[in-house]
Amino acid sequence: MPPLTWSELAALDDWSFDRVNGATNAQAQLRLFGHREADVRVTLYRDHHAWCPYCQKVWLWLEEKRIPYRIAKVTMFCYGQKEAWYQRKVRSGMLPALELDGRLITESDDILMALEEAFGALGIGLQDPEAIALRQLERLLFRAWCLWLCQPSFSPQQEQAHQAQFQRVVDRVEEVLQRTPGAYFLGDFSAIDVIFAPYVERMHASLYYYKGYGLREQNPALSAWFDAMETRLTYRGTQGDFHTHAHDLPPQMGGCWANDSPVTQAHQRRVDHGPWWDLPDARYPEPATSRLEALHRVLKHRTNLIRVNPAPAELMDEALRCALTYLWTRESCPPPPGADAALRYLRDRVSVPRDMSIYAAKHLRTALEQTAALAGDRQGIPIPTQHRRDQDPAQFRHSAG
Ligand SMILES: N[C@@H](CCC(=O)N[C@@H](CS)C(=O)NCC(=O)O)C(=O)O
Repeated sequence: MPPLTWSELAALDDWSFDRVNGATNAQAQLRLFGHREADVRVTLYRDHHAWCPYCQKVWLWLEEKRIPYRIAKVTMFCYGQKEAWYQRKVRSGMLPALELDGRLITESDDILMALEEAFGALGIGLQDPEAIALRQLERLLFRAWCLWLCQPSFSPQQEQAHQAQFQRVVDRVEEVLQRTPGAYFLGDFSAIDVIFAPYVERMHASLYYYKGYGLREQNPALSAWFDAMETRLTYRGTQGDFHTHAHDLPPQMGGCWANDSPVTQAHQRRVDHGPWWDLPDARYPEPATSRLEALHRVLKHRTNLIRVNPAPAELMDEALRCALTYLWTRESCPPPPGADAALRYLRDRVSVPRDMSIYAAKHLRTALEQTAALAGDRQGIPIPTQHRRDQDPAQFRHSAG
């Protein structure tokens, strides 16, 4: 079928969402949870793309406690120029930072401690001996993951040793999770789950992509923990997908090393080229609104999406309408010649949760890929691994939100 026009597409867009008082979302700049704006005592400074795990930790804590707060977004060094106003506030430029009653606090653990003092603990105090032991276990897991993912192995034996070391720590995590009656670390949900979530999510994505290893698939208690986390709208709102993490981690971690197993290669093909539906990055049922969400988010940013695409604007304009026509009607809409690389450039740069939620992104990536395939098999400019300046938010300032 021929592509719908922008006004026909706009007529289909009836997605509305309360960013301020509704469910957790990455686009909000103010969260009130039904409070008045005058009640806001907190500002969270977090990274634009929601790639920083320490920011996610503080973000999730505030959402779980339903503390009214403002969000100010800051650029990370790996994808653009740090804002001068932020460096005047925090000289190192490090994220996250938080203002509580005008007092600036950095370091995510110190931030959580200050929030806990002001608003009460989330299930358990962070200085409780049980919490301290679990926080240490989280750091141990983090270090074992870094060793396996980010250190090149010089022999298959060394690679196996790194994997075994990681698995030993995962086994301890499994034991802790199995000790309690509920699926969470302490049985009931607590700050400990918030502390584990950002890195366990990144471990799941990166080990699948670079090592062919299924963290959730091979560890039943962690799998049940993920399932429990995914029942929470708070967590879902902050959750990234496999594609996003597979490509946001290398510049943040100083490189990720893939092994050459056929399983790893198959995983990489699936994350990069689809089908995205079979990926274990989300297991909760798809929300009924995900296609609408994808359509709405692209329509909102279409001018910039066309402008930053390496293809000529006229070509990308038509190609994008073809992809959205497919997204909505599920009928093939052949794009103009050259659209294959242009659409795949965008497919590779959808970022979750920055742009949309996981299932909305699966729909959009699918529509872009299916439509690109009608034009040919050319890929977009490869995603850089040393930096992500292709994602510089300065390019998108005009339609931020
Ligand atoms: N120990 C710090 C670590 C924070 C951290 O490493 N932040 C990184 C991002 S994940 C950062 O801000 N780096 C500077 C940048 O990327 O711009 C904390 O817990 O807050």
